[in-house]
Amino acid sequence: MPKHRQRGRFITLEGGEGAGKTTNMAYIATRLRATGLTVVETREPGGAPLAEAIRGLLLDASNNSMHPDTELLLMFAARSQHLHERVYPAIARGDWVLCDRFTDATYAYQGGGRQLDMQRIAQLEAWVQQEFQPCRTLLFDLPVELGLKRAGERGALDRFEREELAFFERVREVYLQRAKAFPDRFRVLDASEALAAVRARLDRLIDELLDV
Ligand code: T5A
Repeated sequence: MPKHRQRGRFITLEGGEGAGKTTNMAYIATRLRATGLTVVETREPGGAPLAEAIRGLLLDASNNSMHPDTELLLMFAARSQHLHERVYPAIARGDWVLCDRFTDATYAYQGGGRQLDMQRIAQLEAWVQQEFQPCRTLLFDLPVELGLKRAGERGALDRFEREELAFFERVREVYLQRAKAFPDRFRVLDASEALAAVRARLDRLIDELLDV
């Protein structure tokens, strides 16, 4: 049996607003399924009914009095439910799980954007997921203005998309710092390129995943 069929994997897609994660997740899933793998596509916050309800609270632009600590705790509450209900069982079955955002987003948005204490995030990470980490993280990196322009063209802005430019610059900075800090896990893509070029790079990264 090919090595990649032997065990489940957890692969996360990260990046700022409008970076192309959602657009490209379906593409990655199609390519993986073509090799015979069972692939689960999911997202955070959300991915399970209770976690999706928490997502509703987090993204609702009318919740404008939410304290940053509340936001952080809700992110991890949603994550706990998602992991136990959806991710861990899928990996135990040997499925490959593709997740649109995970804990790197918490470091980037709550740590970078909201400037919460990174140590506190690390404590919650250790509590909620123990040693569990993605085996690969694809970071879709692009200039903030371009991402916001792409995201804005889709319609009404959610609670995060209403933040100021400096918030998203800090988000991008933390993502890039984490990619440097964890080079074995991260692969960075230039998401400002045309979709065809992004997918050519993705093809190489998918081949690399299937080879391991
Ligand atoms: N959050 C999340 C936290 O604060 N902490 C956390 O711990 C977690 C997990 C989630 C929000 O929650 C925050 C971060 C987020 O603000 P969301 O709606 O899931 O909200 O937000 P995003 O993941 O940012 O979703 P977006 O849809 O904004 O971004 P995507 O998925 O990266 O972008 P996508 O694929 O929808 O593309 C946007 C547009 O650009 C086009 C697409 O067709 C689409 O129209 N596009 C391209 N156009 C030209 N060239 C390319 N290469 C293109 N790629 C995509």
